[in-house]
Formats: sequence, C-alpha cells, structure tokens
Amino acid sequence: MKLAAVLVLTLSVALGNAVATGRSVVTVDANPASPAVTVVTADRELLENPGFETGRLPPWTASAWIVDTKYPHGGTYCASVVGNHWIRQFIDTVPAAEIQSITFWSRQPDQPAAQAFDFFYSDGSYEEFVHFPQPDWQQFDVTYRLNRSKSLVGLGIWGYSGGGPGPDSTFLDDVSIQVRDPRRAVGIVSILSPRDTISFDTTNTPRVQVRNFGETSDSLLVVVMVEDICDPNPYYWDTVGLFMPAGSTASPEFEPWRPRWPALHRVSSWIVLEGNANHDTVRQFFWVRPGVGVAEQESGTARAQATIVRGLFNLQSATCNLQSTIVLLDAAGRAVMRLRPGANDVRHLAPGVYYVRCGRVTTRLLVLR
Ligand SMILES: [Ca+2]
Repeated sequence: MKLAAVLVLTLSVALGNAVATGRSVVTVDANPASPAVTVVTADRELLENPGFETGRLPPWTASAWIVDTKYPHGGTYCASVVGNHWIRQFIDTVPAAEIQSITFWSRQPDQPAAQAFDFFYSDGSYEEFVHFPQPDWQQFDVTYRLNRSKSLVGLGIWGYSGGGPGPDSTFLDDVSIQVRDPRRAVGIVSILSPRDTISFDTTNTPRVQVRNFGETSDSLLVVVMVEDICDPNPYYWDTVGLFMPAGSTASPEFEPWRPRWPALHRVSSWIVLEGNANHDTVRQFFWVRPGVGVAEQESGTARAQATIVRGLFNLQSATCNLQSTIVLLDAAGRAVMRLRPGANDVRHLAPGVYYVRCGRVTTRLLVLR
C-alpha cells in the first residue's frame, strides 16, 4: 500500500518589534490567506500474496505452477512454471472503472516466447490477451486491456510451450491490482474566534470553520489550543470530534475559556486525521487587552498593587521574579517598553495608567509628571 500525504499550509504573519523609541509596534495579520488542507490518498492492493512472499501459492490457484526461490524479482520468492499452464487469483468483485492499475513482472528466458493473460468478469465472461516477455524481468502494465464497463473478479496468467531449445520456463512476481480509495481532504478554513482583540475580563468560546473538500464522508478530530506567545506552556486546549459528509462545512464550538492575563496570544487549530502525521496547523495571533478588573488581579505569587512613579521606576525583586521577561504595557495593553531589574527611566512616558507584566502577574502602575 502506498500512502501519500499532501500538505498545504499558507499563513502570513508579520511581527515587527521596535523598542528603541520606547514603544513596541506589533503588526499582526490575523487572517490566514488560505486554509490548511490535509489530503490523504491511498491506493489499495486487492491481491493477497502478490509477491509470493508467504512461500506458498494460496490464495493463488494454479496448474503446475510452484513457488520458487531461484530468480525472485522482489523479496525471496517468485512463482514459476514450465509449459503452458495457468495461475489465477480471484478477488472481491470490483467495478473495473475503479481500478487504478493492473501490473505484474514476468520473464521467459527461453526465446522466442509468448504469454497470455485473462481478465475474469462478474458476468461469467473472460477476455484473453497475449504479450511477449523478455529473458530478463520486465514489468507489464495491462490496465488498458480492462473492459471498464464490467466488474472484475479475477486475473489469470499463463506460461507457454514451444519456444527455443531451453525449457519453456516462465517466472512471475509482484503482481498487483490497485484501486484508488476516494480522495480524503479536510481543512480548517479559518479560526472564527478568538481573533483580533478580546477583553481580559470576558469569556471566549473558540470556534473554527472546517470544510470537507474530499470525495467521501470523513471522521476527524479538531483541536484548538491557546497560548501566551511569551509562555512556552499552552494553558488551554480542547478537542471536538466531527463526522462530515463530502462537501460539507462545520463551525464547531469549543469549551469556553478565560484569559489569565493581558498579552499577545496565539490560537492554533489542527485536524487529527488517520494518515496525516504532520498535523498541519492554522495559527492566528490576537490581543488580550486589560479589562476593567486588571488592576485588581491577584495571583499566588504576587499581589496586584498600584505604585505611583515619577521619573524613575525601581523594579523590586519582591514585585516579581526577575528571571522573567518584564514588560510595561499601556492602558490599551500595548507593550511600551521592556523593564530591567533596578531603576528604569520612564520620564519619556505620558502620564497615565500602565501595567507591569511579569510572567503571569500583572501590576498596576500610575505614572505622574
Ligand atoms: Ca517475490
């Protein structure tokens, strides 16, 4: 069986950061230009023991053919015969129109030689054709000989008699009848929520739009994850299972979540589908802005407090863990400057309310002239 995963992901994100002037500018393109579509196609082999690697003939049936280790094309074994005898395998009935390919490898060292092969159909008929193998292994693609208006139930291949002076030997290996399963293609078209900006003190219900672009119904899992981009540990994720008819669109909702602190966040969503090991992901940035209650936020490690500052702000280790990245946010939640432990010059800032964000702790700061 051949498995191929074709993956398409286009996402445009521009993230510029200029701190030299004391103001951070972050430009976010929140809308992915095209969906992440996961395509899984698979050709399925209808024959059993197609290369004779069980070391035995069944489920092939044959007249005089044996399994041989002398000249295998692939693996350890092939099938061989001396004389004009048949080997056949019958399969579950399959419309010939759905067959992707019928191929086999054959060689007949004693030249000149010919080889007949038969297609057996569900209406009881069969059609026989002849071709001419060479002394060395050669692959024959006989797909074009199929009668596409019928349904196939079996394949037969023959040896020969009356060639050159040597024994009338035929060797056969790696026979294959492949059908293509319906194309499976599902994609996250967009992340509907959260996007752009949400308020710190509101509850958000993540929603994504998913479409089945494929040719068959499909079952899949959709995952949504939310993270603060400065924090390596995502703090929310949820999974929804979907059954989607071909061509359908769905907008599943996920468990509601509440932001823990104001910051630039990222929401990611991907599809878990059998045959898709890569989990192609759509990502989208959004802002969590300080809400009304941000000044009163408390955490287990530090208590929110209002600090009045003139000119210099002395960042104390009691305020937060100085190993963390510490950022000063303005009232709208924009990062204004990065703070260092000790004295920070904030004389260039306009008077007003600011917030010091350190890891998961946000502290209110009042800057006066
Ligand atoms: Ca073999």
